[in-house]
Amino acid sequence: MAKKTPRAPYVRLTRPLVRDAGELRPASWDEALDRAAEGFRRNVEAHGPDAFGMFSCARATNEMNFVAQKFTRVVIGTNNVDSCNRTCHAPSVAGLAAAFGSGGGTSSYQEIEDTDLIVLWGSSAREAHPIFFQHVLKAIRRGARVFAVDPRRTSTARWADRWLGLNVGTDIPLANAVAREIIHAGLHNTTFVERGTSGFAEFAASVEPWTLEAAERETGVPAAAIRELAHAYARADRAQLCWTLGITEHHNATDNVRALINLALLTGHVGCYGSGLNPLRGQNNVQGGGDMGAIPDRLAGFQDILDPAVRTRFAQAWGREIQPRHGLNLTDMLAAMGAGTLTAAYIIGENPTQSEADAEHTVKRLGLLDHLVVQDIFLTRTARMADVVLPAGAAWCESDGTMTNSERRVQRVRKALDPPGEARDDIDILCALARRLGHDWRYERAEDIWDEVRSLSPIHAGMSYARLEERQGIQWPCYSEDGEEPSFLHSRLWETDPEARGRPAPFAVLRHSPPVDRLDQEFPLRLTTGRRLDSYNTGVQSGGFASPLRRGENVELSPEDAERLGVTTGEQVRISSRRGTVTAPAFVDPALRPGLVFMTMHFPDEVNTNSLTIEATDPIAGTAEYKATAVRVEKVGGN
Ligand SMILES: Nc1nc2c(c(=O)[nH]1)N[C@H]1C(S)=C(S)[C@@H](COP(=O)(O)OP(=O)(O)OC[C@H]3O[C@@H](n4cnc5c(=O)[nH]c(N)nc54)[C@H](O)[C@@H]3O)O[C@H]1N2
Ligand SMILES: Nc1nc2c(c(=O)[nH]1)N[C@H]1C(S)=C(S)[C@@H](COP(=O)(O)OP(=O)(O)OC[C@H]3O[C@@H](n4cnc5c(=O)[nH]c(N)nc54)[C@H](O)[C@@H]3O)O[C@H]1N2
Ligand SMILES: [Mo]
Repeated sequence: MAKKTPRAPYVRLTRPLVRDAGELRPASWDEALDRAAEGFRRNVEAHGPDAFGMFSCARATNEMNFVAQKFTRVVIGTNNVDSCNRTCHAPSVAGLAAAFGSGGGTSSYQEIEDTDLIVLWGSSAREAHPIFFQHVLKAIRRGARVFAVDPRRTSTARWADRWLGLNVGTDIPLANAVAREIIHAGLHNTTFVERGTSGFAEFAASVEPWTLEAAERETGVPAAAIRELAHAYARADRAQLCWTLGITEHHNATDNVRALINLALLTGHVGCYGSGLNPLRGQNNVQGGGDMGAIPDRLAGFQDILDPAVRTRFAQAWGREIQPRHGLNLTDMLAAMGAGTLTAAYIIGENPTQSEADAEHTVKRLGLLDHLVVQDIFLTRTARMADVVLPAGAAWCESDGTMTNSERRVQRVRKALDPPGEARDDIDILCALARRLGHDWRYERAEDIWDEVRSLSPIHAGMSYARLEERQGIQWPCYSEDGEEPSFLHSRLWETDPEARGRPAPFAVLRHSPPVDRLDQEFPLRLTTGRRLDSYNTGVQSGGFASPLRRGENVELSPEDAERLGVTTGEQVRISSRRGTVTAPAFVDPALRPGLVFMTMHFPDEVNTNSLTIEATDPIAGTAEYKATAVRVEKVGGN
């Protein structure tokens, strides 16, 4: 195997840093906070509050995310706040909200165990959601069947009864063919379709072209396998449809999500115990960050920022008007940096220089900022670009608060350790900056912040810390301290009384739109990117180095392509896209079908996969097409 030069793992940040004459140097907290606050003040005075952007941390607590969005809206006066939800499940939230009015996954983990059929669609749950996967394993032990829909035969797919290995970016043809087969076989749930949905006739007409054969040609999945999935899903008493980034990291991701929602609407596999639609969320608290309003279009509790009554309630509590318009999302903020209209950024616990698609373009945009403050636990590549670096505590073990998981369950986390050196809790830092900018914020305890959340967000109102403790976590919605929370959402759609049912869930008519980065003679292979069990995101927290157990970055190839290129595992290959070129050892993997290449995003200091990816984004959610890049792979001569 070719030798790598592994870098050492990152060392925790223990002191603030400020930039002087082009270099970062240690500074006192007073100096660093003064510099950070002064830069924000200068930019807001010169260009207005919308010249500011906040990237909030999906690893930190609900309380921290609530304070970060309040800082953005009250101290600065803009709605430009977002998090890495934009890079993964923003399309799931947008799709679910369009269908049902709220963006959460609909089921509880217990219902995953109690179901009859689980479809894992574009989800490598065995590697990326190992805790959730334990519930899947329990379901399997109880006799549930599992279908995996993934271009690669993943370790998840190896646990499944059936693997549907589709071509990248063909999920809509596949889902539409499943829908057509269900309708033609008369297996759709007419009671639910009539009661709980709208737009069936138009939808049914729209899937007509997607015969099993047409879908086989487009997706590469045999007609018989599509038919089997359709019949199994429609006939199951209870069925769970779970998806992740194979669905959402595409230029038409919200449509992809709607394609899956259509299947649940057709069969009535939503709104009842044991059936549901579940985006498995990525970061430990990315669900909670959005729920707290650390997104540009919603206030805490998923309340619409365009609703005047909602804004008035928050303005009264906070003493400042909320802007009556959506702020910029993460993707828009980066574009605004490029255009020179966003000039000051406060990045808390995000590493966009390595996680954003077309990363070198992102680096250029960040370089145009007048003022960049990065608050992290490590000196990342992003932090190394900052004017001020603020060392934070690690939320998962060095602070108190709550976090919210994919089943919408809010749970307590407790401080077990002090942050190292002079590092301080994220919330303390935000409050110290707020005080320098004229707001006398002093939160003694995380619980005080949580009680403020409860007073403003009806779906969290009944979750006191005492109750969270007693119940070992509570799922939202939880409107009062004496109510019973449902474990699943949208049972109203089954009501016989139309009043009680409310707005029916609309079917979506969807068009197939292949990946933006087209394959041609120069770039004939399809690169898709994702995760491995042993590493975490941009590798900052899991260490960049390889070990006998962690092989570092590879260009994973099918045996057929490897043979054609004349490479074997461990030999260096050069992989190029229309945006960049990197070099890494090949890894030949029979889990890949010919034409498909796989890389992770875990080792960007050695191999920055995102210098290859394309910035084509979903117009509704702003999520980039990380899952579909056109590439060329060549053997590096002479080794
Ligand atoms: N060990 C580990 N766990 C993690 C993380 C980590 O870095 N490491 N990161 C966390 C985060 S932030 C997130 S968002 C989640 C992500 O969790 P997942 O979404 O499960 O992880 P990925 O590997 O990015 O992508 C899932 C699958 O999508 C498939 N795929 C690619 N293109 C397509 C397509 O066109 N259609 C379909 N149907 N499938 C396709 C890929 O082959 C891959 O197996 O994981 C979380 N958990
Ligand atoms: N090619 C490709 N690229 C991708 C993806 C893909 O599938 N393929 N997936 C995308 C997805 S889903 C995601 S979520 C993004 C992830 O992208 P990022 O969120 O930018 O990457 P992370 O490596 O998770 O960075 C997390 C940062 O938070 C810091 N941190 C951790 N805990 C705390 C804390 O308590 N406080 C503070 N202040 N900081 C903390 C860590 O040190 C680290 O620097 O990457 C995206 N990029
Ligand atoms: Mo994510």
